Amino acid sequence: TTNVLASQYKSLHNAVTLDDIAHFSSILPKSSILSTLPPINTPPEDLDSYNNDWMTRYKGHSQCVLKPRSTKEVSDILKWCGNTGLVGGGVPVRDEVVINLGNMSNVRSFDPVSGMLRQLVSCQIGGNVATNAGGLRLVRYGSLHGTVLGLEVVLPDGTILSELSTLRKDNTGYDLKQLFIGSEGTLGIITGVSILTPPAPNATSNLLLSLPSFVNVTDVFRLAKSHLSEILSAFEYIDRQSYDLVCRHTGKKALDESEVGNSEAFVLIETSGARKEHDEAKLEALLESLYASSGAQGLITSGTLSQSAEQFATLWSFRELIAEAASKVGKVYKYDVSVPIQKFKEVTDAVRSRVVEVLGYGHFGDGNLHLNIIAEAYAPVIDAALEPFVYELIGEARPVFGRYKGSISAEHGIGVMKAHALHYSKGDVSRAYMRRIKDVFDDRGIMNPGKVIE
Ligand code: 2HG
Ligand code: ZN
Repeated sequence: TTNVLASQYKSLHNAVTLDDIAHFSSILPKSSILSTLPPINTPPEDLDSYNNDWMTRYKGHSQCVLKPRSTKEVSDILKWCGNTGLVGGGVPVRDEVVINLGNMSNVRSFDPVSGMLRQLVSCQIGGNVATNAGGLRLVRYGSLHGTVLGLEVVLPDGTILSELSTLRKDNTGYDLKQLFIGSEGTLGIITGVSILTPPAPNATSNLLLSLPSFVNVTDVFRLAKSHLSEILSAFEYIDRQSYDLVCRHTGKKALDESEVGNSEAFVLIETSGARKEHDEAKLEALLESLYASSGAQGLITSGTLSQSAEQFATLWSFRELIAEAASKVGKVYKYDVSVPIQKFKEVTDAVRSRVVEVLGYGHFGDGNLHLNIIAEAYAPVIDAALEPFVYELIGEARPVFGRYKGSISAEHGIGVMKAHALHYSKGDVSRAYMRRIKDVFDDRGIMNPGKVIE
């Protein structure tokens, strides 16, 4: 895929020249430019971290990384790129200019009463907004589409779109900022964010449960919501294979093995609230009702409620270390899908029928399942077993296969890896309008080429 993409736009775009470097040197101090070209002459290995993705599946060949310090500098860079046919990207697919916003991380203002923070972008906040990854607590705090109140964005021609509003309510026509949330750098560069920040909770607790069968997870979820209500801050699903892998990886067991027995599923529940004793009373009532629940086997086989900050962290690690443990075993194919919660196991089993080692886990409360397929190496035979099978299983664009009417990317986005598969989740009309929107903002196609829409 990488090579096809690269050749497609090579003809349309220019490589970085000495002229470009000279011009960038007039915008930025030399210390803010990395380039293998003279007069900068950065050693090529210093550009490696910008050219590699962490899964080591893609390698770019960028020869120029720019680190602007202000919105104006970002604007000046893009004006030049637009005029000269240079392309700008996040992780390059080929030889794009990489624009790194690590130098722009100051807080512009913070209102402690309303909890509104205006920030010059840091790589974390701007990147989060542009990728719109949901994370572990979306179930409590909602998505960035709700909490981002305003954005400042440098458009591909250098124009600054200034919508750094801090208004909670503003129903004045089209909400342009929403287009940039999750746009993966394809429409503009986010240089400022105003965002609603809830106060950090005074008290947090968590609890890990083992459940005899997958069907019990939905019952536990229902009970957790009714007992915990607004203090529920995470509800995570871990299948048996994922749990066993983390136990092997860490050499630890979170729960009593004799109680866990043949349990098929695990659930991690977190609460965040204002008063520890109130939250604990609610959690204990939940546990009581879980143990008391009737049915042939009961709803849970064992449960541990954390008793200390250390145990709180240990219980979380059984969920958070799954991806790391998988990456230690082999090469990992990752799918990040939205399907009805009742179907998590069915989907995982369907993939398991095609390849050997599959982990199913994720953000149950959000209907977001992570499938990690572990293989000895990335290989065509595994690619063929997985694709288009997984997309046809999940996607809705092809009604014949689209049994789950799900999303092929719940939170990780489309990027370069899934651009060819967008049609499984977005219909013809949606894709046509996405293309038109891309062209309105970036008619020269200089922003993150090859990503999201081909
Ligand atoms: C998570 O929820 C992350 O742990 C990563 O979204 C999931 O690596 C993955 O597949
Ligand atoms: Zn996730």
